[in-house]
Amino acid sequence: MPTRTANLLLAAAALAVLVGVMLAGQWLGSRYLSPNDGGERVVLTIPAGCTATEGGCEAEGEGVGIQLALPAEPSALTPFPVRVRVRGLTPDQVAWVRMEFEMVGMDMGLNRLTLEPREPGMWAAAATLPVCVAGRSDWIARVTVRGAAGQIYQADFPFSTTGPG
Ligand SMILES: [Cu+2]
Repeated sequence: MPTRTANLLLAAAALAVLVGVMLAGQWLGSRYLSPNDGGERVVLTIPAGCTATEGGCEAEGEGVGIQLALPAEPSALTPFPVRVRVRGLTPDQVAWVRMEFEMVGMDMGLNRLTLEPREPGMWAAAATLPVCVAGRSDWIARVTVRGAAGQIYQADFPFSTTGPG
């Protein structure tokens, strides 16, 4: 093989490797680094009168349903079980199910958890809420489900704690 052709081939191979590394970097970046996890975010609709503490409540949108069930009387500082059921995506199509607790207009710190799969289509975890320094009891449970294709489904369920905090 003439040296010139060999050099050209070598240069082409080096270029292909470079492009491959760049594409992989871009893919990794979009997958792990971008602020909203790189996916399209779909905010599901919470039905009127939805109460996650009374047997559960399902939010819905774009063919996906997220049902959250909380105990009847969740209170601060005492761990309680949370259960999420996902409809419209097979278990294989769900990359993860997470949850965070917030209050409207008040920074309550980071209260985030990742739920574990318990049975097909159902994820669960134990949650513990901090006591609100302002004595409020109106919480929002934000459930996010990441589909395997990258989209994020979000549902914000309002609920109240009982007892102190
Ligand atoms: Cu608060």
